[in-house]
Amino acid sequence: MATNRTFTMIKPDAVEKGHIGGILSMITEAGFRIVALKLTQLTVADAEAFYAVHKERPFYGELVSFMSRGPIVAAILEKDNAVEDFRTLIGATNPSDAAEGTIRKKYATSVGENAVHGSDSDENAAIEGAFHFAGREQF
Ligand code: ABT
Ligand code: MG
Repeated sequence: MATNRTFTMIKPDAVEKGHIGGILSMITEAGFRIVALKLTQLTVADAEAFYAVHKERPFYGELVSFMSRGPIVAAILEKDNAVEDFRTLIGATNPSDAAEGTIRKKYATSVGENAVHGSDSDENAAIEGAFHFAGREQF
């Protein structure tokens, strides 16, 4: 398992509720190193592009308006086996299926408003990280 990187967002629901600090603590306590970090907001066009894979799904419009409605925290994280281990740490998409000890178990409210994003592949982690951070913002 080589040391590698994943990309995360703390989504608008969790930022609104004041959970930035709690979620970043869980991330660092699980052994991830934060190598890039910012508070930012997705435009509607950004959210449409980010979730283009779900364009034909019935929840797409709601998903796009949710993800663009307020600030998010974007971050790049480094750890051995980062993508898979981070998906384990965040838990199932639907918080009612999320395991004890996961970020979504603690902070997510529904399948739509599920507190955090984690990249689903090394390829997407690189694309998503590069979308938000210039090279000089990554450490
Ligand atoms: P993301 O990290 O947002 O990609 O979530 P995850 O990979 O766990 O889940 P996927 B399957 O990629 O879902 C993307 C977003 O769509 C929302 N969604 C999904 C719904 O609102 N209703 C549904 O029935 C399904 C299947 C959940 C995800 N995110 N947000 N925000
Ligand atoms: Mg996904």
